[in-house]
Amino acid sequence: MQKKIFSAMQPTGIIHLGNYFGAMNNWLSLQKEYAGIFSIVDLHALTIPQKPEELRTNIRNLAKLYLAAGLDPQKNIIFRQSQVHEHAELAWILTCITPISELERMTQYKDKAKQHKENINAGLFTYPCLMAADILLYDTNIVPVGEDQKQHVELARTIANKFNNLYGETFVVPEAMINKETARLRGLDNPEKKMSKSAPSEYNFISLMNKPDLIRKKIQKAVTDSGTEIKFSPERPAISNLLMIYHLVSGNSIKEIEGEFENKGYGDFKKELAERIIEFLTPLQERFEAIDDNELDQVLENGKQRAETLAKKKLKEVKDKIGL
Ligand code: AQP
Repeated sequence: MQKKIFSAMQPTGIIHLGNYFGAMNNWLSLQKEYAGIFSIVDLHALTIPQKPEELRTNIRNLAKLYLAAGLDPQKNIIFRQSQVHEHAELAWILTCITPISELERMTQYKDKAKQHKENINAGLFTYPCLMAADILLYDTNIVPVGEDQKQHVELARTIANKFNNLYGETFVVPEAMINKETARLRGLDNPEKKMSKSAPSEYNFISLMNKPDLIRKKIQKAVTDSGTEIKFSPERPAISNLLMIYHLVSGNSIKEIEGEFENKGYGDFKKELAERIIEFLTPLQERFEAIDDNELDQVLENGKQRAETLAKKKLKEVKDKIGL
């Protein structure tokens, strides 16, 4: 049987180059070899405050971006998490076998609790149990993610093993797949932190839908390190991050880019980088605009039905095993 991949994104804003190269770009190559299940995890998005109208729009835009980026809806299952109720139900069952101490170790929880001091809700804390349910419902073998999600996939493995030990072989124990090169793009305004959709300033990220003028502005404002050389080095996280983005959007090697800018300054480099990003994003934005609303509804309905069939079967097996 074909091995399965499951991966997802939260509709917490428009996805950025970090989400794209850290996760989505890997989905595109993996879809050839694996059976793909790709979700828009709208229940996860509720862990931070959401405006209903904005959330509705973000959900549809994210689904459109999956298609515009090149995910094949015939081959893959593309669906909204909240439309397959089994996710929430399995999440509860898994929450009941997950020690609080495991959840307390999660760095994303600690970071987000700091960032959203006024709304440290229980969902933010139990989020990894819902993510474990997302993955385990589909007998997933591989979970392609960026580095920030590695700890959550490891917890899903721990939960799967625990359930299997308690009730007998039920869940496939999944593995995270992380592309080392693109695992963690950094914020443009703060290279100490990762690029993030819900960063306080929009100058932190380049979203896939940003228009040319804004891209030029954001790149021009991007933080740089001391020194003037355009050289990749672990001691210079800001310029290294920009060089990595240049490499990803242009396909040129880091060495080639360093050579191209050997006797030039940050100004020239940033100008060229902005144009390369614009060239990369324009065709994707055009495909996005061309997606028809009815076509999108059909893809999501079809995805829902296919996901539901698999999820119902797995949840029934789980409920039988635990005595429900
Ligand atoms: N900066 C990043 N570099 C590489 N990969 C990244 N990912 C996120 N940020 C980077 C990967 O993108 C996928 C989808 O992420 P998500 O929507 O689940 O949310 P997240 O991981 O919490 O990412 P954000 O952008 O920081 O969103 P918010 O601000 O809503 O929390 C995942 O595979 C993730 O690893």
